[in-house]
Amino acid sequence: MEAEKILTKVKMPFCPGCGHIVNTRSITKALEDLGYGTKDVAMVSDIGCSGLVDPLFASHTIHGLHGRSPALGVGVSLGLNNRKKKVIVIQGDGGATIGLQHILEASRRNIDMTLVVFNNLLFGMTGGQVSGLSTNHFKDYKQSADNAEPYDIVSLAHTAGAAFSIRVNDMKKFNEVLKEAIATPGFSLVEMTSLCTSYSMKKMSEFQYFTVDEERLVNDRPIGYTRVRRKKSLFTNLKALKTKFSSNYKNRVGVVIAGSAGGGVQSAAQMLAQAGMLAGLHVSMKGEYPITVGTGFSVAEVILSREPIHYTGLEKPSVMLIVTDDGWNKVKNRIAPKSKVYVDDKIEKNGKYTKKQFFKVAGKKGAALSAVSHWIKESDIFPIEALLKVVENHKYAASLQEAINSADKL
Ligand SMILES: Cc1ncc(C[n+]2csc(CCOP(=O)(O)OP(=O)(O)O)c2C)c(N)n1
Ligand code: SF4
Ligand SMILES: [Mg+2]
Repeated sequence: MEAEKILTKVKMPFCPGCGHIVNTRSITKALEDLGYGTKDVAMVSDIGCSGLVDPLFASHTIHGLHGRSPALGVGVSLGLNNRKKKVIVIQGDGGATIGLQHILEASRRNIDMTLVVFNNLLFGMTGGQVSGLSTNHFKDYKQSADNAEPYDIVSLAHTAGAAFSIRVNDMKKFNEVLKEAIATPGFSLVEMTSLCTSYSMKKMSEFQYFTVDEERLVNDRPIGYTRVRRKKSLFTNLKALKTKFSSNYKNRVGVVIAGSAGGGVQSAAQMLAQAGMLAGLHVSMKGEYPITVGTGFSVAEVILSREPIHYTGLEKPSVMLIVTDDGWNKVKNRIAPKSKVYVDDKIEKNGKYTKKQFFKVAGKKGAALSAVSHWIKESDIFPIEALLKVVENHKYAASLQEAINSADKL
């Protein structure tokens, strides 16, 4: 295990003074103190303010649905099946109660991972509503209070079988408690108090939860599912792409393609990635688009690299291919000083960047692929024939070839 910085330099996305800031820092500090490097850690995040943490970690990250991240963590942990790697799940109190069953299951099976619950006693992201972990004192702040006691997540996890569960309120103890939890084989849960400066300040005097005694509960039992019964890997049936073209490219390049829903952005990115593989490069691809399918932006990232890709983050894209206003608005803040930026000349505020008529030569559906083709040719990263090979047997081969060839007119 190598000592590296797990906390990135990305600005904390929380309100000033939010407890999630110190909690996030404490987690990375504990991991670093224990000698974990960026490649040894998989961070799984939930929904909510506490779920905004992904860009803060220079490690693998995966973002789950509200309440479901412990289940994702279980999957990652079983897949890794490696004590030297660490799975950390971060969840708010809202998420912890919305998906409580997943916590109980991970505890019951004593899956090797650490769940950190950032408990600010409320739903921060949606405006301060109560959760199942809100105390009664806290509830009558502005909610119609009932007298139901909050869940004690620490003892619930313990009863269900977690190897280690603890509540910690004192910031001075965060480091030692997190280190103990992270080092515990099996399932550990740390409930860390976290002050929401936006919605709970007025209630500070009654915020008794911050002073309740810590609970520290241990079950002495072996890790669950240490030997995953692997019948067949999911990858067994996938055919490896054989290298058919050559690339002299020696480095790593990160390409962002940005456009609108329905504009073939994701498929252009996929084709670029496949062509890269045909040319013998390592590739990764990620897509991003709003939940409202069919409208708004569509953004994809492709990394092409001579060396294996261990970290798929792309903080400073080398190349940006922007074909619509939606795409421009979504990624303009990601343009780095050294990014090579190509924008469609129809984009209203397209700045000082290289303008190309992607839309004019290839139309709405072909513009992204035309932009990709243009960049392949200009950069000479590999022969354009690799891209033509990818679309060869596609059901829309003719129009895809047309979009690729349209790059000659740019
Ligand atoms: C299944 C589901 N229910 C509701 C929501 C709406 N929602 C988004 S964030 C949030 C509150 C998050 O609260 P918490 O988990 O405590 O995180 P915090 O913002 O306090 O860090 C809710 C209810 C959602 N995204 N998914
Ligand atoms: S709303 Fe509350 S929990 Fe969310 S970032 Fe702001 S202070 Fe933190
Ligand atoms: Mg919360």
